Amino acid sequence: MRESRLILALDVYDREKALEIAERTADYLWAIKVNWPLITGSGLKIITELKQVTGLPIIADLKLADIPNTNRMIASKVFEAGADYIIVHGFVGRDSVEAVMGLGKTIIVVEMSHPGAKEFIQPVVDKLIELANELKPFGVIAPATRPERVSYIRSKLQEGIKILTPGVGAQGGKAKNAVKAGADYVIVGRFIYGSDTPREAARGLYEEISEVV
Ligand code: O7M
Repeated sequence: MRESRLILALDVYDREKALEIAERTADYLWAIKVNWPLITGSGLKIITELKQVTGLPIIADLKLADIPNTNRMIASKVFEAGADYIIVHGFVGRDSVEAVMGLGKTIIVVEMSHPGAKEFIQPVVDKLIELANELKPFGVIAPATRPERVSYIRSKLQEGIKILTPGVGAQGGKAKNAVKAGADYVIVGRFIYGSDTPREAARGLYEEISEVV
């Protein structure tokens, strides 16, 4: 089986539900992304549990956007809990991002998938890409809802920095198009965890992506 490029956005509150969906879908995933809904619903220890149950990398999507000291304090607890990657906002500035990068593998948000991203984030995308090129994080976030923006970001981003794209399924994006545009990984939440058959939903996406890589 080809290595998966699919990341599950496990945005549920309930610990048992989260563990069950993770177990069912794990075969088709590269990693699991944990965001505030799950952390506020089940506590930080869910990171350790998901790792134990699936053996997959865990991405802590806290979208940190604070001063360096606060970012560092939060990130150190999250890495201590077993997270393999952490997601930070770039717009807060280099020092806040660097504070996190000193602690572990980091992913920087350079553009978002929702309509409101056009208001403030899209206009500064070139500067955020520049920041990523200088700091060389593991990856950046770009919108699967706008494949042309993924292509643009890929064209400006240094080789080796991965592109992770949310917005597939519930937000209208297509996994295939995001990957064709240059995404290395596709992040999907509701389309999988909201399905009556999450394993089948994950398998379908895994197969769709495999057709184009
Ligand atoms: O597939 P969905 O729409 O149910 O979930 C998408 C997930 O990706 C959800 O966890 C969002 O918080 C996240 N996300 C976006 O949807 N858009 C973005 O621009 C950025 C993210 C994200 O993962 O940022 C790191």
